[in-house]
Amino acid sequence: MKRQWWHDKVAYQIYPKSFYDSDGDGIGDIPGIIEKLDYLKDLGVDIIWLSPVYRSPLADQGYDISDYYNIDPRFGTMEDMDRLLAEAKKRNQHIVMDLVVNHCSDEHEWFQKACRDPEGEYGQYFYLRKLKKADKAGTMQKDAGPDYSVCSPDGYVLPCNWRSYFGGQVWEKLPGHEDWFYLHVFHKKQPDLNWENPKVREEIYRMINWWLDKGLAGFRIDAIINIKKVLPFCNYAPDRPDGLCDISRMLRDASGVGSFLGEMRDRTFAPHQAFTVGEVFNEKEGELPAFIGDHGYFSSMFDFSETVWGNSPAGWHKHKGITPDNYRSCLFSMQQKTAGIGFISNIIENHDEPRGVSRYIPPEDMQSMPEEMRIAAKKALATIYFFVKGLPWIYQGQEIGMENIPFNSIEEVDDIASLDAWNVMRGEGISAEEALAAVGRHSRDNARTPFQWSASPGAGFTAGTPWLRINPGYTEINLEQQMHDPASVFNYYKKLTALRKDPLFCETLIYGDFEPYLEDVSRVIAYLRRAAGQTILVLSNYCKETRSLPLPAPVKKVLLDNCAGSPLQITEKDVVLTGYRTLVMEMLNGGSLCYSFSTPAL
Ligand code: TEU
Repeated sequence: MKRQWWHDKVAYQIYPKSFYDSDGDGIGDIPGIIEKLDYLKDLGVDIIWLSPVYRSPLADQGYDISDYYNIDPRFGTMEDMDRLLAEAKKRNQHIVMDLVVNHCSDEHEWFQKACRDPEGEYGQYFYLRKLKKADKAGTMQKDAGPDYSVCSPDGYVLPCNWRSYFGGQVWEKLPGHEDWFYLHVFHKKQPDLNWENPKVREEIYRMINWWLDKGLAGFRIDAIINIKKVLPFCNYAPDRPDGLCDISRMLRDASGVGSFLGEMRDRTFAPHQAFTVGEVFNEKEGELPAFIGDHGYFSSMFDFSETVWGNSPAGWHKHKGITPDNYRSCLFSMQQKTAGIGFISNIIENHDEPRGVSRYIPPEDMQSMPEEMRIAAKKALATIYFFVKGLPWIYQGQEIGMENIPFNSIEEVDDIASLDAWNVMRGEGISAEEALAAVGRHSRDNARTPFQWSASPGAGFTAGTPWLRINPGYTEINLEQQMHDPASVFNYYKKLTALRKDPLFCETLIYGDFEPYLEDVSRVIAYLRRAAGQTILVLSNYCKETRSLPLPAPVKKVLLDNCAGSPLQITEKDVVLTGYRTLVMEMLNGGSLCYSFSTPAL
């Protein structure tokens, strides 16, 4: 694997709308990000991904772009953006923007022109179809015949019965027309761009190069697997009573996305030596080298294996909760899949997911543990994901251990995906209480509540009225309190980033081989990282109970301890770890397994 400049870095995702509001309008903004660059530098952050700040109606919080060449005034100006690039450069930080090109906004001028003339040049920029009514008065989804075809609410037979990621049909009537429809695999205000049209691709490449020429370090690439559809459009067996099928069913059959991704790389990223990280769901078996290998379409891609584990197309009420052993299996499996191929990007959360500590630490443990052990558990999870092979990403607020927000009613929920999930569950007769609980577990709002900078009103995020409810936990969980607490989650994250960059250990932590350890012991998450002459062991007693765990070799040095200050019982052969206690240790003898041992009982 060819070494790259970004391999030894630490990356961070900012969701600008909720990061820091500098002008008191209740919305985070670019000047607010600039004010916090020194904070991020102190945390040890080198690469910063901004969720979209382009001009947008914010129907999907900015993932619906109406002008790729301008900043939305709610976030600031292009001058602010240029200043951010300059200020980041001064601090040797690298700004990465969100590249959202599977779709644009229905308020983009291309779509407006398509509406005016669906058969003209811009009509070809999208997937538009002129449709006919069913021979009998069809009503939506009641007509799914043997070919599974469905009709629009007013009886037009639709080209396919795919379900939008945000619920409902993927076909919407073209504004101003009776029998023209357009495709949107996300929200109806996000019409899909037709990547089969070389003019569309040229427009996209021109825009990418314009931003890279401005000094952007690269892009996070949004929903990119969706750009290649199965054509001609076709139906699949419905997976719900609505007569529709999950988009993933179509993606299983779609082939050839690589020709677009390779062209985009060759025309934009490669000439600029840009860093790119793909948001890739539904990649096919054996595709990893093409995606993130030395000559891959992207520099890296996110490991979503833990994220999607247990999800059900039937609805959020059917999603299975992930256990620590499931989590370990996903994490370790991805390490083995990517070994020798490329650098995976590791997360515990992002703007589309619930808070990692509320998901990957069993809620029943979180609710029953003393505060000290709860803090230890948050640090344990941080350690485990941080030192596997790949690029670690911290999502804003993760570094202070922010948790899911409690919902009192569906009226408090902003996220369009959550509102759709609620409707699906209620439509299936799920009680409001159970449906709200499922929304609470999975809603994207959990990660989108304002950053909790302090315990002051507005959580130090805004002097105004926040656009989204602040998590009431901000008085207990906030940066200001943690800055001055050496045992805080925040100060532990600083130790994580420092250890990853420590010249004595970085070679092993960045390039060392990954080797599972005690993989058959439930609620232990442990692995070795090996490089020439050095072995580091990450060992987590990922449960509430105290246990004695065997060591593969004598310990040379404890590099990190999430319960530092507590007495540690350790011998050449084993170590006693209290609940969620987690150690990072340099091993003697290169960590070769010099003892055989029986696996300890729980
Ligand atoms: O998400 C793409 C995506 O497919 C999944 O994240 C998921 O299906 C989606 O979040 C609905 O639950 C990307 C962005 O991360 C997300 O915020 C956008 O809503 C989406 O694309 C559309 O641009």
